[in-house]
Amino acid sequence: MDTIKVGVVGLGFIGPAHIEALRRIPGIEVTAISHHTREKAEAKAAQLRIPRAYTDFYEMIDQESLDAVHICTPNHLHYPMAKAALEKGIHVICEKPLAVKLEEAQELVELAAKKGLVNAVHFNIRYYPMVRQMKMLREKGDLGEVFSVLGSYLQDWLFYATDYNWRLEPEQSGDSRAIADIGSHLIDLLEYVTGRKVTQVMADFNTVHQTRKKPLKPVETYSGKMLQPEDYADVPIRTEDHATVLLRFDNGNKGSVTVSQVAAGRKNRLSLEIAGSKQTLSWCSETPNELWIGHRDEPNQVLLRDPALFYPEAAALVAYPGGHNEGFPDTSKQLFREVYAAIRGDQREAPLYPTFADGYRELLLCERIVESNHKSSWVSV
Ligand code: SOE
Repeated sequence: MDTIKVGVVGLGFIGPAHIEALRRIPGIEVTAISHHTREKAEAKAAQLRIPRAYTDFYEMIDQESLDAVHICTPNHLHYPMAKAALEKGIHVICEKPLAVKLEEAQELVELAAKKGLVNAVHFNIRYYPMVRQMKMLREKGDLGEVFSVLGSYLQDWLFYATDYNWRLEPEQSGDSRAIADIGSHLIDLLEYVTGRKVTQVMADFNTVHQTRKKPLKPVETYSGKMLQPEDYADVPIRTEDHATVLLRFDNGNKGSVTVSQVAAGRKNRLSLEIAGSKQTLSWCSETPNELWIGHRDEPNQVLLRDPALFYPEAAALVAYPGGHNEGFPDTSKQLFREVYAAIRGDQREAPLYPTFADGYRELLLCERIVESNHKSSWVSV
């Protein structure tokens, strides 16, 4: 395989980010895109200099000889599109959450294995070098036993009742919204870094805006557009703006996470603090190149991102020396580097990148969290 040919479906907020990251990896060409209206598909193809534009994903995978597809559509389309691509023998990189129902995710895991195709979920937060360093500090024993976990993921782009997006609608997002949209990253990350499995959850959701102003025309994610009364209709909201979840881990210890999409001033802030028997690690996505390391008997430390100070597994995700900051766009590039190495045939026994099996695991936790909120009781995973 010389140049790997790729198609991308869904050109809202994250699709173009996938394309930009792919263009930073040698030997990959995005030859086609698919988007829901002809006008927008052609405009995006012209803007991004992509040879061909489609409005029908299934036509795109029929007509193009693609090696891989990236699925960046609203959540409810992930399953049918991933299934169709796998059936045609195309490798799939899918946005999170992998599907809206657990059975769908299960079917995709099995189908990808049966076909022997590379399958990945875009849990890109794993690819901040400092996150991998945290994982290595745990694996190498520096952290010690995990005593407790404190996580949060806070945003404000849905703060006002006039803020609207497809993620607010269960028909497109699934039964949950804040948990499915941003909780998915946090839930995946905390098991990835701690190496512990969540065994039980107790959740409490809140929909702050019971009614929102739905625009009469679609609004893009993060558009920040202030709507006027003539632009919208009042609609009831059935997905959560905020959720708090208590967690029990397989080592008997505990944690909690809070997610909110109505936290003014918190633009896109994931924070993870793990207290271990030897030290505490605390990291935040808004200052991703710093790790706070807490000690009981000596001064606390701040580790700055520097490959020379990292374990080799974390240094492998760093492209520039210390002091040359890397951020959000670099995470997708690093994730895709590992995925495309596998597509080129560098098959490891256990892939480092997040696979459909990880997507299934996250969805399982998400479903149990929704169930727990519904029943107002602890639910086993
Ligand atoms: C919107 O909440 C969103 O775009 C998420 O869907 C992404 O996963 C996150 O990276 C940024 O915010």
